[in-house]
Amino acid sequence: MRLSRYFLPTLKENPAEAQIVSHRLMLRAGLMRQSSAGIYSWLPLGFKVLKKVEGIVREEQDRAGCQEMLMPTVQPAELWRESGRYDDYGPEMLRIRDRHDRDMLYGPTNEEQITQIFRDSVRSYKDLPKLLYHIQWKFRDEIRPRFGVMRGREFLMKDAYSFDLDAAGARRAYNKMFLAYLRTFERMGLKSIPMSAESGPIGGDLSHEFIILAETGETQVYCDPARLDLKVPGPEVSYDDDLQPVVDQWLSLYAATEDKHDPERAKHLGDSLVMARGIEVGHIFYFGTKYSVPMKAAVAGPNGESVLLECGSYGIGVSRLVGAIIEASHDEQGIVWPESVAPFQIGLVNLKAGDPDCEAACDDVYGKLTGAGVEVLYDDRDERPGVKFADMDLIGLPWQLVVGPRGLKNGVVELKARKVGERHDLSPESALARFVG
Ligand code: P5A
Repeated sequence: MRLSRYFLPTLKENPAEAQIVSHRLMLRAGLMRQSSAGIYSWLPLGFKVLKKVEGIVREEQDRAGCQEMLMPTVQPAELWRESGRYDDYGPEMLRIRDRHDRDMLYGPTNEEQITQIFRDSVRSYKDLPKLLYHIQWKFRDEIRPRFGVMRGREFLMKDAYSFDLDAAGARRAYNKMFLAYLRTFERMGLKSIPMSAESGPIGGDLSHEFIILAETGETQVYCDPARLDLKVPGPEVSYDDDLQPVVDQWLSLYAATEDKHDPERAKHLGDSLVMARGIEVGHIFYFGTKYSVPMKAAVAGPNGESVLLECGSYGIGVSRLVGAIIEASHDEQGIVWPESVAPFQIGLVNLKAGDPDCEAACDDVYGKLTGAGVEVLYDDRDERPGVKFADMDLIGLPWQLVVGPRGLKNGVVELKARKVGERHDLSPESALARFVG
């Protein structure tokens, strides 16, 4: 993509309304714009990152045996009256009336919707277990939307739902999601810590939040420092294995959010107890028959008896993750994207637009890289080098390839790794060889 043609409205000044660094940088780097409180438009660069994050979430859900589908954003109120949550949910739910005076709502979550679909379609225990998910926009009329996409009113969530015949089966589904979440966040360069947490309006008595540590996090957390050093299990652990030992290993070390913190249980840690702020990027719940009882969701068991479905739900804040990744990875100059979610891998900087040698060299490199499937943002604008460098650092692509007249005379271009700031002069051919296999 040529920057001269790209829609990338960056800002020089810090926007006054943004209190935390990710919100500031998302506005300044032209990733998104506010529409109204807690509601945002995603501009091309931000949308690319959102899609990358979504892609990693999708791959890891699929690997765990979860099947993707898509449910609507707008739901009928009757469904929520059936479960009893229509009144319970309170003012966070955006209630709408259609032209026929029917009560509708913009879904804050989909437990009712999926339970209805499942109840109406599945008859026998032989159809169990099932794990289903979708990635869909949600609306919660948060009392205090803030920090940009971190606490939005409209936000993108991955929500998965499990259906099992008994509690042991539901626990297996829970454990699969537990492992899938550890792997998902690790691929985004994040260290996530599962912590016991309150289940709130979703319900049930077993739930874990996946937290990443960040000073600007909204949640106060307490944990054993050894939790921070645990290694996420690699491919040697399969989703078909008994995952209970893996989960137990994580949960054997103390970690809890403020609501569940028990100083007595953390006493043995003394001064080593980590007390920090964190961002909740995921939350998994086992709630058994909370929805299947009122919604009469049952299947015929092996002896023909009626068995209520045992269920859980599993959420990831996809849009929140974009902010969370920036909180975890930035410096004074701007964003530092981990490669896995970077909107482009390389920023190609032409230091002297209009100079025939520079243009020829850039066009050549650009053509070869894009031809090999590498995503390149080519700054071909007629701007001062200082402006170009500042913009590249601000938008945080992992690599910068700088082409200038002086370097070309010596047969070199400059390659800079955004994260460490290291620069190397090398021939255009060897620069290319680093990215084109
Ligand atoms: C689990 C999936 C649920 O809603 N039902 C379906 C369950 N859980 S949750 O914890 O309430 O939300 C799941 C994740 O969504 C993100 N999230 C938000 N992101 C941005 N703005 C918000 N206002 C917001 N509220 C929740 C969080 O990452 C949360 O873990």
